[in-house]
Amino acid sequence: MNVENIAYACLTRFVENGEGSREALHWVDTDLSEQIYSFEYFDRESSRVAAILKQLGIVPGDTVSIFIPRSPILISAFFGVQKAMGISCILFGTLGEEGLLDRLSNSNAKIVITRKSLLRKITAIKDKLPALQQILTIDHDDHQSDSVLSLRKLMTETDPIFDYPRWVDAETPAFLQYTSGSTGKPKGALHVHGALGDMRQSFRDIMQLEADDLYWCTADPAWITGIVYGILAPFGTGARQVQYSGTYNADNWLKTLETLKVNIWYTAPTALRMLMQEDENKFTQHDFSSLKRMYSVGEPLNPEIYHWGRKVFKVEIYDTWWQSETGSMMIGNHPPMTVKPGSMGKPRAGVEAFICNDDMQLQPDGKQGLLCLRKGWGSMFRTYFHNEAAYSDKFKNSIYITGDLAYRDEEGYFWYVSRADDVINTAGHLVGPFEVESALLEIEEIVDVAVIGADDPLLHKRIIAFVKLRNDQTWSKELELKCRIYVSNKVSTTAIPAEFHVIDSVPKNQSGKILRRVLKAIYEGKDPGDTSTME
Ligand code: 6R9
Repeated sequence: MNVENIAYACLTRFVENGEGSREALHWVDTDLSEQIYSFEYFDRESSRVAAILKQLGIVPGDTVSIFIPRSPILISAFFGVQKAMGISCILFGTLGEEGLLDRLSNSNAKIVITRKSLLRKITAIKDKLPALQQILTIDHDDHQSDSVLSLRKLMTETDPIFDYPRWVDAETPAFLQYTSGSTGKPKGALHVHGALGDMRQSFRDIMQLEADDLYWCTADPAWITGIVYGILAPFGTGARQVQYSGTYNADNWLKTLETLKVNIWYTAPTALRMLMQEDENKFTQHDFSSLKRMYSVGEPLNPEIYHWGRKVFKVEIYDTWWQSETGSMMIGNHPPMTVKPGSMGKPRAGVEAFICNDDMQLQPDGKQGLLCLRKGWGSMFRTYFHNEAAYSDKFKNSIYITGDLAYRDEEGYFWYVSRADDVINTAGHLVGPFEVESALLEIEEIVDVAVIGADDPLLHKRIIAFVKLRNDQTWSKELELKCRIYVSNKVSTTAIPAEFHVIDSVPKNQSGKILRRVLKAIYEGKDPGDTSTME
């Protein structure tokens, strides 16, 4: 089956329909200065990027990694890769060397688009990346060397004309989204051009924007929410949207909501919890009367934040549940549904969600178990890039096992319980304990280590590291700092443990697997339960 190329459906189509000058993005900078960009602007700029990529040897199926912060140029670069029929992979600037190396090597990135301040991280690992041919920077005026070229300069020298296939096979790879598992390296969920249909449909069904509504998704484009509901779904449906350049900033966020008259706001529980800590007067100083609805994703929207948010913003808050792998919202709340505070809502039209036990038997309502989805929706990931085994592990026959525990009530509402695996959801970021442990084990003072997540009032979970020290070593502030910096440089700043605890030995089972539940129980002061399989 053929579908529109993502870049055609999101950009060129508007230009061809005579709607090119329509507002695609209202950009707000950290100093609150504003800039409006049209569909035509992104169509033009992405054509320049595509022409440059082709000139540099990118052919269909090649990976181009985008390692720059949220910005209009990131959007042009993403669509440029789509026009060149490459696979785009947007990465967080917070990644450390090892985290970056894992993703760039697994994705076989041929070109990385980056900026001056992040260049050092790439040059440090360049020798370990045989597939990497070229680095392009967005903020150098001139080329730095044969392998580090200025994208900015190339853009000024390139015509905004690029002929690309408007129609592509629905299964054509479009982008990779890396996500952490409980074991092994991060996995790249591969999404295809055919996924856009579900992304648009879910956006229409759940967000329900009316003609002139202004929409704001606060998610970073390196996160699945930022790429799907910050770029693809709003562009693909021609929505008016605003984006704020920086990360969380209470004053600027509240001002943006008020002055731009945002109508529909998609954000995350951690952001709401951070806002909840601000002085209450801040909220009464602003007029949020343009706001019609709020939506949330990424972590459980606890009743406490839900009620606070409703009180302060005076609108309903609709929680939504989905994953990097599902490509679009699977379960959610939306008008005219009645929201049950704390529930993720119901599967959207066309999605079949249910609860199974470990033997994949369907569970009755009220009973907790594995949250599963019937395979086959359009935006489903097509594989984990170069890791078919991990992909197969997520399926039993035609059923996708999400990795979350949940239950369904008699009225068909789903309730999140926890992760079924060891992945730690800290401030909406999924962190694999294995990646943090591997980094810490490289520190000479440490001989063994185990990492778990513990409940946190702000972050949902915070990362706790248990370390066993070499015999002649003692714990110190200096060593703690060394560990923190090491994890930040190696893995990512989001993976830095909040606490370190020294232990005599790491509890493991007879096959050497870390018994994280034992550590969790010890940490929480509870009975560790059955430890009969311990070493
Ligand atoms: C979109 C996104 C997916 C995991 C998911 C679950 C957690 C997402 C949630 C939620 C409770 C919600 N999660 N939405 N937990 N309530 N409404 O977050 O993708 O980064 O891949 O994370 O996030 O554990 O399995 P991703």
